[in-house]
Amino acid sequence: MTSRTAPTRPRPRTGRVRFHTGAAVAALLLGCTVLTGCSSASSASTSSSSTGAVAYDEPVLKVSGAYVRQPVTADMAAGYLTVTNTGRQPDKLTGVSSDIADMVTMHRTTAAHQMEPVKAFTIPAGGTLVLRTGGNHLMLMGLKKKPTAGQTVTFRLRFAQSDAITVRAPVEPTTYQPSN
Ligand SMILES: [Cu+2]
Repeated sequence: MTSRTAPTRPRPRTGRVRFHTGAAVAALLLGCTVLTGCSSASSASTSSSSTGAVAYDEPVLKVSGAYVRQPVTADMAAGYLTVTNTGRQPDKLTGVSSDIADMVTMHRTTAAHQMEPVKAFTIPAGGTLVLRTGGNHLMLMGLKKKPTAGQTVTFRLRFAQSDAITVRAPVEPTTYQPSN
């Protein structure tokens, strides 16, 4: 077991999306329009949210394969992981922190093999975000200690939609190559 995976339920949404859905349904059923100011729309939205049909219309995330490569120096280290989204809505990885670093930034690798910081990584609906060597990765800066193979570090991942996920990531030797 290389990392702890934790399926997460997205935060309950505000009533906004469901209200619009419910209002549209109510308008169809009752033939009322915005102009007539039908007041039953809000009660219709309550019942539609309890059917469960809308509950899957959200990102559902799982993190796997997290690890940190033992760095050459104590200045910075790189972290890798995969986020799988089995939901029907995309999400975004918007921030990462770690117990061993003052700051964790998200880096993408350009076609010219240079890396540059990004504000977020998209996790497509029904897809994956893969951070791996030579590609997109996490950059751990301001290390409190140099991570050494055999140790475990913690990442806390924050998302635009879903609840934050905390994963434990082993520190792997510089020669390590993930199997996937
Ligand atoms: Cu980098």
